[in-house]
Amino acid sequence: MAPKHEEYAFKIVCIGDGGVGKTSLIVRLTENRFSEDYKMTLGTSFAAHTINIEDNIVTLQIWDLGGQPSFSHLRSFFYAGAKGAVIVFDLTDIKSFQNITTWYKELRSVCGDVPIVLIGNKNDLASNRVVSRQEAEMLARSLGAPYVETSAKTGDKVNLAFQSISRRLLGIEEKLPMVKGVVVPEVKSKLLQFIDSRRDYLLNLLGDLISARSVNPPGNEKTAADVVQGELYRIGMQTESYEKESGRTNVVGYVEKGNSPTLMIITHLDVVPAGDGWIYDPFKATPTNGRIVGRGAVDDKGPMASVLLAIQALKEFNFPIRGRLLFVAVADEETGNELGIKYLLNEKGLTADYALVAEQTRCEAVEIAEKGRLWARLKSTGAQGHGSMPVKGANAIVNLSKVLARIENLKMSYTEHPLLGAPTINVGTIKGGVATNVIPASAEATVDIRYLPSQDLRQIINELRELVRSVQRENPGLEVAIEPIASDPPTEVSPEDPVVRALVSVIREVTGSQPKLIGIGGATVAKHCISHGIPTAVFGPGDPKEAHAANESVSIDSLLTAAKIYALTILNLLS
Ligand code: G3D
Ligand code: MG
Repeated sequence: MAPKHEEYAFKIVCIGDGGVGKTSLIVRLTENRFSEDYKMTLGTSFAAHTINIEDNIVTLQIWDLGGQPSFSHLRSFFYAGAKGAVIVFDLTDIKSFQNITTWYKELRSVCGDVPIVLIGNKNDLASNRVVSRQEAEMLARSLGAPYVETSAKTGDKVNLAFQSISRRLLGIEEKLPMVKGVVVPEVKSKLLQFIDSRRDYLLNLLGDLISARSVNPPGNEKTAADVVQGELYRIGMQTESYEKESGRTNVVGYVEKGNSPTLMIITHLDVVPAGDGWIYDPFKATPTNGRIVGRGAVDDKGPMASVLLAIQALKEFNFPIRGRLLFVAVADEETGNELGIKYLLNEKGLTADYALVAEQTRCEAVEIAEKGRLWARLKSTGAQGHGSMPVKGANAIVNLSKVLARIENLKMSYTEHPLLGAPTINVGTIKGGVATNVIPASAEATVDIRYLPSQDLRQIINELRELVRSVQRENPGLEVAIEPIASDPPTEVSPEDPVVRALVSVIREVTGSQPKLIGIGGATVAKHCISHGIPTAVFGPGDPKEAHAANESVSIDSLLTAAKIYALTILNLLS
């Protein structure tokens, strides 16, 4: 049988910010050349190009749009009849990447659900790139598009990108699935409206939480746990409470619509002491300039109120979820988690398929990596003697200080982490000596090392010992022992994990901007969940700088935004 040749013609549009290389890509495709001195494209123009795909001949009529907003009145003419689109950004220009969603929405509003290909152009400028392949792929996936990195300058992958759109126009390449969690848009928009209408509820709830003095130390989380439990009861969630020590209450609320999957959202009930410098009552929520001031406003009672509002909104729609939603409010987060998350995970069998920790990331980032922590003691031993005859003794303080003077040069072997950067070391305490006229026989310091997934605890201790040995070689008689005191492992969750992908796509949907994936040197309860095999990401309203500060405050708008993001993320993962 003779092969069947079919001919097709499609109009497609090439969109993206001005200067990203749209015209250059089209010229590269159609004329196979690159010129540095194109004029900025004014208005629209188009070029035709024919591509053979299997036995088909596809003619693309590619419309090139000037990025200039002054030509926006031409837009609907430009889009009319387009059967597909290539959306282009410049790998060296973050703004052009952040604007992709705006272009996507404009395309959708005129052309509907047509196939698209996302192009990251200028990959020849590798050293200037500011958008990682990882985040671009993630964005592409959330748009249901393949992602291609090109250079109009060198010609790299330009043909491939246009072949890809052609294949999709022919229906040869299956349309990629959108990120899981398609919810009837109407329910979504009603949910968001509901959240906006519950500002007063949110403020009253946050007020009650701030007034409950769950200061740790000593703890006393029961005061805040009672508020939470009452609220969960009103919402219609089942609740349980757990105490390892009296008054140190943990609360777990749950809604079950099936066995799996289980999503757990974690917040904490305790707050650090008020400390000095307050101009308002720390244990009363004071509204001022669109913000709420009070101890816990951002850490963590504000995020907790946002989560509870999200759950209450879902309740309005009779929890349109499958699987299980857990709301967990833990004790003892500020001083070691022994009576809180560790107790629930280790002794109460708390578990989930994924978890989200509600802590402050300014509603603009998702925290997915945390450094490990090693605390170690440096113990210097000398020989005591009379302060008037220092040469007769061995001065433990002087010896210790020789080691500490070099500590910043500690050679650790590691590979830099894309989100965590390099490890750090801090000398936190020092003590030694008994009297001014006595040569000290002992002295000690403690150091705090924040380390990376590529490092090994034992190796770091060896590296510390090696540093001591190198000082020893120049100072015979110097004796400094290294003793580990406490440690936590570094933890991270993959950017590909469903909980991260869901958060990223929902944040983009609600805020209109592309969230950053970040790592931190500190730790949240996410560390313990991840150590228990639960993929966990951290997201929430408020600035981390406000946490533990005097006059701690949070913007009310950000609490509402976070509530929307929590609600849609729950839907995304559990629908
Ligand atoms: P636009 O049509 O999206 O507005 P253009 O973009 O095709 O006019 O390109 C904008 C600028 O980027 C041009 O530089 C062009 O030469 C340059 N450019 C386009 N593609 C590439 C690429 O792949 N690599 C590099 N290095 N540069 C590229 P000028 O200097 O004319 O503004
Ligand atoms: Mg142009």
